[in-house]
Amino acid sequence: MAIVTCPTRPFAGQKPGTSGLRKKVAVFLQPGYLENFVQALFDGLHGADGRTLVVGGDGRFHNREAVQVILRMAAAKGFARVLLGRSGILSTPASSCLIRKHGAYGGLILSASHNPGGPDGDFGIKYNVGNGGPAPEKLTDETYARTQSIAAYHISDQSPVDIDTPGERRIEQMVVEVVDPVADHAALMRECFDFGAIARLLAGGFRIRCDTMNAVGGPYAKAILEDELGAPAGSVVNATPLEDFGGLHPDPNPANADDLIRHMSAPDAPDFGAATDGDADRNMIVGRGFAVAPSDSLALLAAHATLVPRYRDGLAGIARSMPTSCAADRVAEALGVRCHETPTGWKFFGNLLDAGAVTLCGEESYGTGSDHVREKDGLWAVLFWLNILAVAGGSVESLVRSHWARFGRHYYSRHDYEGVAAERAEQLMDGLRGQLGALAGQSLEGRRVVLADDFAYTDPIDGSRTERQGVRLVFEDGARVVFRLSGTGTEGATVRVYLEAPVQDPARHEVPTQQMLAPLAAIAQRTARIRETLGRDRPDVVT
Ligand code: VG1
Ligand code: CO
Repeated sequence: MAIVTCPTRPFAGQKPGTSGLRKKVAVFLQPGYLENFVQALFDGLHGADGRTLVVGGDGRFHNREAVQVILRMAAAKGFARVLLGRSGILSTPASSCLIRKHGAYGGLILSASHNPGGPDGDFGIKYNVGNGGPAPEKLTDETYARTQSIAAYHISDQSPVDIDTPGERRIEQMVVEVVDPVADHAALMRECFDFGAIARLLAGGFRIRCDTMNAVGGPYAKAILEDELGAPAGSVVNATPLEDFGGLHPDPNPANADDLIRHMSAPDAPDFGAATDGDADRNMIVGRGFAVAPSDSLALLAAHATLVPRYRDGLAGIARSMPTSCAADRVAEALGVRCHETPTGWKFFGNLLDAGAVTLCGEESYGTGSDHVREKDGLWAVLFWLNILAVAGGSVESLVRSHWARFGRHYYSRHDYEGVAAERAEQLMDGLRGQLGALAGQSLEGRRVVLADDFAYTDPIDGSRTERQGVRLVFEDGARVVFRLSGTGTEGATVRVYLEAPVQDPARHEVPTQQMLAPLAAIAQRTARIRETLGRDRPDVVT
């Protein structure tokens, strides 16, 4: 056995996006493609010698092969130990948990998260640093720069190791420890929540349906909800991680998790429904015939946080990504804490969490989390909701309606235009940026614009600056229209249009969402010239 140095040549476009490097499987299958990226990353990790690396993925197609490559490269890099989830499986929040708990140097997560899987789908890889959170942009930018000049990578020539049997084996000097992917994360959940109260709720006949969409959330949800908390077998469905997600698209929204929505709308619907995504960091919460908007979910968790053991003493602060609705801001005001507004992507919450400036974080894209790890956490959100329901009583719908009655309702919707030509998408954004100066102060459809800008963020902890994070129009009444391009897609570009309208008057809380937001959609169309620029009459996905 030896460490060998293999000559290689750069691949174009190995630039991590909102969350890691995501490409079509066929792209990742090119010889040297994964190796180049990992070497470019490793070359920027100093002091990793003798330290531990956490490795695991969401179980999608190519996960197992990629794990073997990474193990052999980690040995070449000089890591002393790899903690590997059994069979190469680790959810994103569980990876974050393992890195923190075991004081690891960092972790590699093999996942394209909510992107489709299978041989024709997407693959992805992301690196998390020692705090358990996604690598900051400085590191991913440097990694990308190195991919553009890479000439060789280093790898052990040892044959593949057993990744399915718990225990230790060796690659060169490095120990590979195959661990139960669930145990540490489950222990952390036990510390956060009142499991006794949740178990009593379930024992009392409160019925749940958790759809893990044939992705990595299954083993975690089954272990906790069924085996530990006593939900009847079958409460967790689609619970075996499959390489192609069994044809499902594990991006939990009402369109993709339509089976869950159907069950939750049936006459004999369970009391509580939830779905998680490919790497189990996202969550969708559904009541009987009632889907909860993710921005509302964040606000509601914040408002009820003291009912949950871990947050009993209150919140230090809240953070939300810029396009996420301002519902959480209303709660922060009531609690007398700050609500930070960050660019899209969990990496921007890391410093705030480390500094103790915020306790809860969330995004409009079905992501919620807290300072218990440094990632969003799907199962954590499910347990948080169940803990609240167990203690406060009521239904999902009644909790949300009383929240609206107290804080006002922030009507919210995201309209996605997918797979559009990249130049058209850029043209649309440039067109908007060109109008920013003129838009402020104008009246559009009877609403006066009080702010029109391209969102930029200065991290309050390390002073790093991130620009061009989305064009936003903010109106006098607090309504907002936000435009940004997706940074996770692998085909063409995706234009996201985010619409938000705060409505105080409870008498108007019954208006259907799209009806309430139609005037804002019209403003978006007129200002961005969506139809003319993209050649699309309507969005592909409305959530
Ligand atoms: C999307 C979401 C963003 C989320 C990111 C990663 O990014 O909008 O809120 O953080 O996915 O989520 P974008 O750039 O496509 O809008 V996950 O669960 O796919 O890692
Ligand atoms: Co995800």
